[in-house]
Amino acid sequence: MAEELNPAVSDLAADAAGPETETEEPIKQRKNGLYPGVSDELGENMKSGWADTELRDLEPIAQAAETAARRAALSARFPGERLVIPAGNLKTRSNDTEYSFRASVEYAYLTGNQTEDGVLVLEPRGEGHTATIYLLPRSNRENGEFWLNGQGELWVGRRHSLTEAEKLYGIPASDVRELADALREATGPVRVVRGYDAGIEAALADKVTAEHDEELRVFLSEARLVKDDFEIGELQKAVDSTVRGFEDVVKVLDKAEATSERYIEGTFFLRARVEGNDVGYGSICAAGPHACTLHWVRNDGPVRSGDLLLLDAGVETHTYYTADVTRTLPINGRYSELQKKIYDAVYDAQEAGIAAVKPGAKYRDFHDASQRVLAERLVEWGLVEGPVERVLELGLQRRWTLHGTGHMLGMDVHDCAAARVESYVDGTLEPGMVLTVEPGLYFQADDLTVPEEYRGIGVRIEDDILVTADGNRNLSAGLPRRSDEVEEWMAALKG
Ligand SMILES: [Mn+2]
Repeated sequence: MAEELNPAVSDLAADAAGPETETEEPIKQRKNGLYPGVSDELGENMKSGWADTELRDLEPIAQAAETAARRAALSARFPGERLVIPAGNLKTRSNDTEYSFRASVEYAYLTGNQTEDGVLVLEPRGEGHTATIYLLPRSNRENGEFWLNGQGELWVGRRHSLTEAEKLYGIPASDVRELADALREATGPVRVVRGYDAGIEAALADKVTAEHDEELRVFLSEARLVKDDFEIGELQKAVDSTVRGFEDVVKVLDKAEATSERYIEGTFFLRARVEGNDVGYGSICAAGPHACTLHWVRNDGPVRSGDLLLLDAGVETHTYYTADVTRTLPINGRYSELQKKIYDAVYDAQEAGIAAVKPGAKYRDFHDASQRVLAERLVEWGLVEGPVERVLELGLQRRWTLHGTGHMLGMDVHDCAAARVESYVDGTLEPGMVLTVEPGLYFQADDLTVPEEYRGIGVRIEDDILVTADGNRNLSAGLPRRSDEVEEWMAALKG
């Protein structure tokens, strides 16, 4: 299987072996001495003289107990069935370069591992299942794959041995190159998480159904609705790094004014890469009227004193948990009177939304609470004809509020997206759920229905809220929200 996984393998092997190399056949099928451009002497020489680097005192990863509990819950839901959860494969960006790899959420959630081409298999055994993690093992030095194959460790770096992986993840590990054949031959009911590994899916093609596979995906999405203590700790870490990233941005606003929104994106990204794994989603660094474009990620516009900056960004931790925070900041440090009026309305809407987040509340409550405040203000400002009840009933406020007021947050920024409506949008909040509360008002630059001075102003305030036993906790309280506090905070950072 390994040969099929990476189309760049043969190109890289060609680089190693010289331009004359014929590279169509997989390395492992070649005999020694058959590599054009590699002398027998060099081939022999490369086989030996390498130290034993096996890591013998590895401790399990921090979340080993949690991942085991998650696998146990999955096992209990699908007794007697083989369950296949792939990490996914590298994706080509162009020619022989790939996008940086991110394992599937389902795989990472159940194993804590993040390796490309990995596959978790739960094999029915007695009352439950036995788990095996299938991985590419360390490179063989004897057959040349170590240096002649593009997935060889010489090119991509040392991998964990299967024994090391077993110690780290608490799951027996096996060679993934043998998995597709084994799955092809296996009998009995089986389900696979689709969309990540075409090779594994092909091996299972005549054994699975879309409907059964979807049930597996839905279960793994709903399982993530309530976060365990490890996950809440990671989300707090993600938020804390994000707070520092926002501080970084405020400190360099003058440099952004001299260049573009890209300076803001790059500044935040530096914090994300140094403290975490990456940004959890493309940072929205929207100055001036770009704030009204909800997914503004081009970030190539000017940053001008007197305008607002809507910054929606989140650091993702090494374990893939992401923050999702928005602040709308006056670029020169002071909100204008109109900017403040709009900002304070959004703030009040967010306050009402956050107050509605508590165990037992309907998921929709916080959205409704925020929308009501925004509708009230829009009526008050004369932008839409009241009464407020009529506006809400007809949804007239949505011309300017545009989006839902929040979503679940976790390993995906829009987490648990495959959950059923009855367990998410029509569901009830429980302790351990983490969601964003993010109302906004957006007056498009070309919106002729609002006074000219409103046009091009967009405001969103977004925080990450944990449902607790008796209410909620704002994980992103480290960033000020109230307009006067934002101004003070900015003044202090700019010195
Ligand atoms: Mn969000």
